[in-house]
Parts: sequence; structure tokens; C-alpha cells
Amino acid sequence: MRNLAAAIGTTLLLAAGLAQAEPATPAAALARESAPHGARVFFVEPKDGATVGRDVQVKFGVEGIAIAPATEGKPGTGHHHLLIDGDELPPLDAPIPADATHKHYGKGQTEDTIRLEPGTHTLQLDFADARHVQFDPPIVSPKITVHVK
Ligand SMILES: [Cu+2]
Repeated sequence: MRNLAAAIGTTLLLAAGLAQAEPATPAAALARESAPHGARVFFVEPKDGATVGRDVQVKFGVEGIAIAPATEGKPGTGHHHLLIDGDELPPLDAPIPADATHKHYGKGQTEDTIRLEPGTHTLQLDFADARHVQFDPPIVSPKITVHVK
């Protein structure tokens, strides 16, 4: 019985050790690509400070780096991400989360219509690589504000 308890204890210690070691592996695997000099993203629409309806048409511009579908996995290319009401950029050493406030355009899209609640919102573009990892330094647009009626 004592041996069994010792064996379980050892297993738990090993599991704890593995759990601690885990985060280092993905971070190391997700080394960030260098941003090409002069690469930038910006909103074509809407304009900063615009008053818009709840269905907001957004158009994305990019210069100095090529858009490619994420499935192609081509180094040196990427796709747009739209950050809605984000205070800070997502963590730099992991793929950008995919949820209602972190929208991915992984097919290479450059426009969308999003639905926002009435009120004031901020929008920011964040161009990331095929793995959805941000470049170094991040290729982000100025944050714009829209007023939704
Ligand atoms: Cu993405």
C-alpha cells in the first residue's frame, strides 16, 4: 500500500513537472516573423470618428506586405485581423484568439460587414502571419473610433 501511494505521488509530481514545462514549448515554436520595413495596415472605411449604423461596412488596406490565405502557410505573408474594443494587443507569443472581438480574415478578405451595439466603439487592424501570430514589431493600424447610432 505504501509503495502504491509512493507510486501515485511520483506520478503526480511527474505530471506537475510536465504541466509546468508545457508553456515553454509552444512559445518557442512560435518565433515571430520580422515585419518587412514599411509594412502597414489601415482602414479604408470607416473613417475615424464616423457615425454609422449598426451594420458597419469595414474595408482594410495594406501596403508593403502580401495577403495570402492562412491555409497556404507562406512565410512573409499574412492576413487581416479586426480587433473590436480592444484595450491592448493580444499576447505576442501566441496565435491571436478567435472570438467576437478578434475577427480573423484568414481567406485573405479585405472587407466585411460587422454588427455593433449602439454606442462608441474602437476598431484596430492587426496583420498577422499564416499561424495568426503577430509580426515583430506588430503590424497594426491606428485605432479608430466609430459612433454607432
Ligand atoms: Cu488569423
